Amino acid sequence: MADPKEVKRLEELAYEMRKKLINLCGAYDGVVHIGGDLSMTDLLIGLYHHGMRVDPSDIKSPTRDRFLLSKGHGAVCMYIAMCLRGYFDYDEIVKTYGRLDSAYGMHPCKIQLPGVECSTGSLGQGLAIAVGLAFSARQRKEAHRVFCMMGDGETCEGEVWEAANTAGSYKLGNLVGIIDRNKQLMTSFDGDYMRLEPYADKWRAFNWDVVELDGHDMGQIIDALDNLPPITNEKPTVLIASTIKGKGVSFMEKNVGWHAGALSKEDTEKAIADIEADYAGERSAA
Ligand SMILES: Cc1ncc(C[n+]2csc(CCOP(=O)(O)OP(=O)(O)O)c2C)c(N)n1
Repeated sequence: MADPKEVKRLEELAYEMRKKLINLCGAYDGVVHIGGDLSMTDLLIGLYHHGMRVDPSDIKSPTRDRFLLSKGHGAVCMYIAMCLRGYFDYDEIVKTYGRLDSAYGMHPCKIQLPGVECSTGSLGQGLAIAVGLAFSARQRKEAHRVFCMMGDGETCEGEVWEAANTAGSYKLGNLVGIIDRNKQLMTSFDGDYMRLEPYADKWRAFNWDVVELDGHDMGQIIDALDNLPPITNEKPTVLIASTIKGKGVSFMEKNVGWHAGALSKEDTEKAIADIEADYAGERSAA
C-alpha cells in the first residue's frame, strides 16, 4: 500500500507539472500536443520521481532503467517531468521549445538531448526498440528494466503487436509497457472507427501480465510500480492506465478538438484556474 506522504509528494509534483505545461503552451507560438500531455502527466511523475531507477547526475549509468516515450508527440511532457527531477532547466525549455535549433523539439531526439533514451515521433516504433533493449539487457545479465510509454491510439499500429508478440515469446520480464489509455485517438474516440476493446485481453493473448489502473490515482500508480514482478518473470508486464485526455482543464477534457492546440492568454488563465480548482477538489471531472 502506497505511503500517503509519497502519494502527496507526487501529487504536488503532478500539479506543478500541469501548470508548467499550460504556461509553456501559452508562451509557445505554435501548437502543443497538450491533450495527451495532460493525460500522461501523473504517470510520468510516477515513473521519473518514484518507479524508475534514474539519476540525472549520471545519465549514462549502465544500471539505470531505460525509458522510451513511444508516443513521441508528448515530448514536452517528458522534458518537464525530467526537468522537475533535475535533468533540465524549465526556462530554457520554454525559451527554445520547438525551434529548429533547439534540443527541445516537438519530438524527442536522443542525439540533441542527452538523457533522452530514444528518438521517437513516428508512432508504433518504441515498443520494438524497447524489446531489443530488454532482450540485450537479459543476454548481458543486466538488472535494469526497460519502460515504454505508448498511446492507446498508437497501438492501432501493426508493429506494436509484432513487438508485443516477440516480448511475450521471449519472456521478457524486464520489459514494462505503459498504455496511456485515454480512449481517444487523434480526431476520434476509441470505437468511432477503430475499436481497441477487448484491450486487456489482447495483451494477455500475447502472453503479457496485465495490470489495469486509474492513471490519475497516484496511490494506484505507486502500487503498480512498486509491485512489478522481478525481472526474471516469465512474462513482460503492461500497465493499462485509464486516463482522461486533457485532464484537469474543463474545455479540453475528452474534447477531440484538443489533441493539439495553441492557447490564447484567456485560455491559459482559464486552464490554470481549472487546474488549481481540480487540485483543490473544487471541480468535478468531465
Ligand atoms: C506513424 C505515425 N502516423 C501518424 C502520426 C500522427 N499522429 C500524431 S499523434 C496521433 C494520435 C495518437 O493517438 P494516441 O496514441 O492515442 O495519443 P494520445 O491520445 O495519448 O495523444 C497521430 C495519428 C504519427 N506521429 N506517426
